[in-house]
Amino acid sequence: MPYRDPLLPACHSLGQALREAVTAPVLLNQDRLSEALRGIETIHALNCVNRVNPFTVDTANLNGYAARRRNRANTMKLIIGNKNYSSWSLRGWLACKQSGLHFEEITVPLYGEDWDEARRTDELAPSSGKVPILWDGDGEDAPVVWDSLAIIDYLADKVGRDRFWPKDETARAMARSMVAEMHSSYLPLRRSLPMNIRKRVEGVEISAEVRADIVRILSLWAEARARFGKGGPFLFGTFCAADIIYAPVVSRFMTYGVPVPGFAMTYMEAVWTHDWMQQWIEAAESEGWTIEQFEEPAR
Ligand SMILES: N[C@@H](CCC(=O)N[C@@H](CS)C(=O)NCC(=O)O)C(=O)O
Repeated sequence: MPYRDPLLPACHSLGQALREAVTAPVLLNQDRLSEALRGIETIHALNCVNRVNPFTVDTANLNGYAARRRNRANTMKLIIGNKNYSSWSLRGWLACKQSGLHFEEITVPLYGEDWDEARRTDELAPSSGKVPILWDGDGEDAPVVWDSLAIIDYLADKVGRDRFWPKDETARAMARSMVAEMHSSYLPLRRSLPMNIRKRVEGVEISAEVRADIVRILSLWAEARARFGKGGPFLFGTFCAADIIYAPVVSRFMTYGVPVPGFAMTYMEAVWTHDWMQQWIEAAESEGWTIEQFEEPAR
């Protein structure tokens, strides 16, 4: 698996070593750091970037994480979690579909018996055991990218921005903001109504915080549809990164029976019946795994 050592021999100063520690804590190897530090007699306060103590860095995920050769075909590989529950995986997977590139998908059942072991394998080490994670090829220097938003950005760089984002600058500004907001916000909604494609709830109880998230999302959808949605049934007309990132919200609203206005239901149906979404839903329905904590009644 390609792996670029964060502490290259060229790492001469303590400041640089610590900067590496700050930017790549999970990848940090303590022996390498000690080696890099050897011979440095004076530690200048200014070099102590962020006052990080490198020797408290958790190296649990270093297991076998050296560069190694693999004998698989040189294709893009997306590692995802259970299709029924993993909302971030759905986003990464839709992004791969949207790229039009061929990719192989590998499902790792989250929180199952083997999860602790699986999350420490080389394949999941770069993301520190989170999915989705995308490996682009097999060479020693093949790129690896994790976090759904980074995957969208990476693929858009690869195949062209217009496949993922509206062409119009004003529309794109809004799409980017909506995507960033989804990625960084709505914790009450995410916690109370975890994605569960198979679930069907009627009259879900919604707290004030969750209601505020729902209202905010609906108002963003309404604005996007009204201002930029004339070219098709999706937020900005044609299917784009904004629909990818809000697809798990559509799933939540659908399966928890969240009451929404007509325009939102029309949009949600467009997403729900999209071919890729249908493929994902079908696979989720036939998965045999159940995660109890996501099956509890929504609060
Ligand atoms: N911000 C990340 C979130 C990734 C994430 O939290 N994924 C969940 C699955 S939906 C996961 O891997 N959970 C396993 C764990 O945290 O141990 C992204 O956008 O991809």
